[in-house]
This record gives sequence, structure tokens and C-alpha cells, in this order.
Amino acid sequence: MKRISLILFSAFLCMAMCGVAFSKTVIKLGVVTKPGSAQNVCAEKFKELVESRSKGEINVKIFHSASLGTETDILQQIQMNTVQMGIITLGPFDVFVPSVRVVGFPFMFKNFEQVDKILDGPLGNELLKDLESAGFKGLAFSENGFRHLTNNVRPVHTVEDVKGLKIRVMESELHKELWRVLGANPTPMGWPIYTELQQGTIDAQENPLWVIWTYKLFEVQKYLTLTGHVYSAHIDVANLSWFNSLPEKSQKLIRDCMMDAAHYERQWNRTNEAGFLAKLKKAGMIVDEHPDIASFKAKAVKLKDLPLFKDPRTKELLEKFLAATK
Ligand code: EAX
Repeated sequence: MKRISLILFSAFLCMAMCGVAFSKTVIKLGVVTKPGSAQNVCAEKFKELVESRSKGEINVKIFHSASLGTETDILQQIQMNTVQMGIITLGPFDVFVPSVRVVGFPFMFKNFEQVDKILDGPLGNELLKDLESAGFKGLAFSENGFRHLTNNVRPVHTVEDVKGLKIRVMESELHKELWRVLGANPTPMGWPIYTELQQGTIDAQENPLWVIWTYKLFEVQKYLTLTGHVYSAHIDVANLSWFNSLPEKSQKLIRDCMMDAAHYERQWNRTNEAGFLAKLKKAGMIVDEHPDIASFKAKAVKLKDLPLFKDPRTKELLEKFLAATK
């Protein structure tokens, strides 16, 4: 009897020790969109890189398709560390950390080269640092891309045509104020929004071309205007305390893998943009490729003087971004 107990005890001890020796880091990572979407392209690349480079020591479990709720919900779960990481559109961050909204300032970035130079440089880094005040570790920027307007009421060519459109915007102060200033009637809502467009609760929305295609918004939106009004980044983040509690080697690995995944995904988006536009035209959308951007800019620039950019840190960062993107 004694012998059996001893054997059992040894077996238990071995299992416990083996368990410790092989204990894995399991990362829960949240994205709001479905497989095939920009956030997921980045998430899947990150998972592949981190699992292979850590030789299986770090595992990533991706939660997608709004299974964790909206992007605002995911950010709250990251703050609570029930989810460790997320690839989240920049818009909803500005409710948590106001200064990040400077990246979404309308008509600021001229092209992708400028985006890469600034977001991968010291200014991008400064911005990622600001996220720490809300308990996020900013790792990298991936992208949704430049946002364009769709609606169901009329062709939009100048800003005057936007007047009174019931437009869904992200749960973001910047986006809400922008569309108010442009003359529309904005309603903040989480993602997805197909049903609301279908039922006519809203007339309009704005998103990059891959979104309009992947979420079949062409079925419920007739007009597309290539406004490119906001460069929509994602911020790839982790819970700050959780991240800092990891061994330095793992921190570096996670940061490097996320940076590589973000670059991979930005390329994916840029390579596929023209194809998405062609498909949307083929699907029957009426596209204005050369709207009167000057009329939009003239109104959008007024955002700068609104309370949105009054707080000193946000104002300071906006000045720096505007100077760098001139
Ligand atoms: O990434 O909420 C939004 O408009 C986002 O751009 C959307 O989730 C697609």
C-alpha cells in the first residue's frame, strides 16, 4: 500500500514539475472583424510568427467576428487583462487616450510612404507611449487604410451633398465631430453595421475599400465616393502590466513579431486596394473617383479649433503631426 502511494506521489510530482517546465504563455488576442479582414490578416501573421519563433512556448488564441463584443469592449477587456492583446482600429482609442486621435486628423497624411515614415518613426513611438496612461502597451501600427464614404441617398461629390445624411461613425469622438462639422448627422456605433444599413436606420457609413467589399456593404449602399478623408490605422496593443511581467526575451519577441506582422498586413492592404475597387464597381456601386476634396477640407480643418484638440498634450502632438505631414 505504502509503495503504491509512493509511486502515485512520484507520478504526481513529475507531472507537476513537467507542467512547470513546459508551462506555456497563452495569449488571448481580440479583433472585431471576421477572417479575411485586415485585422485578422495581421493577427494570423502574428500568431504564425510568434508560435514558430518561440518554438511553441508562446501560443496565441485569436477571438474574432465580434465574439468579444465591439472594439470598445475589447479594449476594456484588455485593460482588465481578461484578454491580453488586440488589433484595434484607432478610432475607438480616442475615448481612452485623447492624444491618439491626431493620427486620424482628416486629410493629414498624403500617401502611404508618409504614413510609414511617421508611424514607424519617433512620432509614432511617442504616440504609442501615450497609451500607457490607460494601461495599454502599444506595440505597432497596422492599418485599415484610407476611409471612403458610401451612402444610399444620393451621389456625393462636394461636401454640400453630405448635408443631413444619417451616417454611422465609429465609437470615437474624432469621427463623430468630423461628420458633424461636415454637415452630416453622425451616430456612433460598434461594428458590424450591415443590418442597420439594410433597415435604413442609417443612410451612410465610411470605411476602407476592403471593408465595403468583405462585409458586402455594396448590397445595401449604392454610392461610393473616394474621399480618403481619414487614414485609419490599427493600434496593436497589449495589457501593459501583463506585458511588463513577461521575461525580457519574450517581450522583445512579441514586439518584433507584431512589427513584422503589421508590415506584412500593410502590404496586403495596399496590394489589394485596386482589386477591391474594381470588384465594387462590378458589383454595381456608382463610384465618384474624383470628388471635390477641397470642399471637404475647407470644413474639416475647423476641427483643429474644437475642444477635441484643446487639451495641451493633444494639441502639442497635433502640431507635431501637422508639421511632419505638410
Ligand atoms: O475594421 O468600425 C469600423 O468602422 C472599422 O473600420 C471596422 O470595424 C472595420
